[in-house]
This record gives sequence, structure tokens and C-alpha cells, in this order.
Amino acid sequence: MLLGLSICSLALVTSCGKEDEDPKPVAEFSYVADGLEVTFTNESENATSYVWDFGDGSATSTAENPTHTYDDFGTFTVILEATGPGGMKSVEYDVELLYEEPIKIDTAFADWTAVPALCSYPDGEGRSLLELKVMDSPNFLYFYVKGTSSLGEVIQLYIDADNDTTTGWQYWGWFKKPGLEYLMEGVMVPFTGADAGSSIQAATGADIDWPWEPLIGANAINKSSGYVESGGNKVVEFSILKTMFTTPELGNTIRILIGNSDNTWANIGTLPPKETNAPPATYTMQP
Ligand SMILES: [Ca+2]
Ligand SMILES: [Ca+2]
Repeated sequence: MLLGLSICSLALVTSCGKEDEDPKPVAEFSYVADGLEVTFTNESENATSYVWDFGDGSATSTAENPTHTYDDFGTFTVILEATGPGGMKSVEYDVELLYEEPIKIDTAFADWTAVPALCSYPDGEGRSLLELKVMDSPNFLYFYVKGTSSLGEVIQLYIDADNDTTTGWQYWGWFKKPGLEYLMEGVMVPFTGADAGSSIQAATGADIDWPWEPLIGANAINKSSGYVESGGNKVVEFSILKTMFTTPELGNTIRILIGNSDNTWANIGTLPPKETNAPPATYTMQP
């Protein structure tokens, strides 16, 4: 009996000693997110193997410093289990992947650099209008318009929302390709009179000179930079909520014509240019 107790004590001491030799692991990590791709940096101590749960239902990883690409934005609880001779420890953090709008309406235009021009006539065939760029996100349509120094106060966007020339406005216009469902008229330099503001109008289908009916009053433009002088030109960026377009909703491919008017509402520019008889510019939504 006495011998048995003695052995037990000895075992206890041995166990304590072993714990000193193999300290418990510390689980720790940091991460850097680039869009949906997250690079994890393992900062664990006293560990030799790892299991990562990325919190999105995907397979776990045993890599020391994994990179994981998520399917969507959101908040994910990431759990790291670090195992060493001294045991296993785990740590968890919420990884937040926030959606960033691709374009910021802020009077700086570097965010448009990688966006190809949808319609560009740098030699002046479009008169006051030189270039149009379009971008979209799940929430917004973004527009970049470059004009000459004579760019007028009003920008008009004619939009074929369903990419179908047989629906929408079929009447005469400076463009030769009809089928336009919407007209956005935006006053980029606010008038002091009753014309100030912007609106989205829908084609009524009537075969008359001006078959547009306002859908809403002001604030069709969600946000605008206003005109910015740049290299002898005037540039503006603005955004419109996609939910402004209801019947029909915006399809995956839309067609766009753009006009420019001065403060007497006389047309002084078009893209594509009137004279070229080119079809409207075609824009396909981002995947
Ligand atoms: Ca910008
Ligand atoms: Ca149409």
C-alpha cells in the first residue's frame, strides 16, 4: 500500500516536470483582407500543427499561414486551433469583409483610370462632350463625363434599360436608334431658378415630341462631384441608385446616349456624336 502511494507521487512529480518542458501553446493570428481574399498570419507559439476554420462552411485548412478567398462579403468567425507537445489552444476572431464601392464621388478621378471609356471622341466630334465612362456596383451606376471647357450645365442620359430597341421611346431624336426607356436630366452646376436639380423620366410610349414623364423629382443623382477643371477640360463624376429604374429594371446590358445642354437648354453636345449616326454605347454590368 505504501509502495503504491509512493509510485503515484513519483508519477505526479514526473508529470509536473514534463509540463515544464512542454509549455502550453498560445494560439494567435492576424489577417489582411484584400477584397474577398484574406491572408492569415499565424502568430501562435509553442505549436507545431494548426487547424483553421474560416467560418464560412468551407473545408478546414492545416496550413500554417493560409490564404482564403470568401464567396461573399460579411462577417466570419475564424477559429484557429494550435497544437503542440504541451496541448491544444484555440483562438477566434470575427473577420469583417466590408464591401467597398468601386468609385468614390469625391472630385478625384484616379478611381476611373482603369475603367475603359465607353465612348470617346477626343477630337471634338461630340462638340462639348469628349468622353463617357460607366461603372456599376450592386447599388449604383457611376458616370464619368469629360467635356471641353464649354461643357454646359445640363447632362442628359438616355438609357435603353432592357437592351431592346422595340421597347421604349420610338420617336424622332438626334440619335437614330430608338428604344430608350429612361431620360436622366441632371443639372451639374445648380441653376438658381426653377430648373435646379435632377430627375429621371420614363418614356410614356406616346408618339410625341417630348414623351417623358418624371418618375421622381429632385435627387435622381445620388451624389455628384460637380464640374472639376482638369487640363483645360471640365470633368464630372456622379452616381445614380439602380433602384431609381423600376419599369423596366436595368438589365445586364444597357445602352446609353448622352447629351449636353447650356443654361438655355439648347443642345451643345452629344455622345455618340450626332453626325456619326453611331449606335448608343453599350454597357454590361459588372459580374
Ligand atoms: Ca472619384
Ligand atoms: Ca428598350
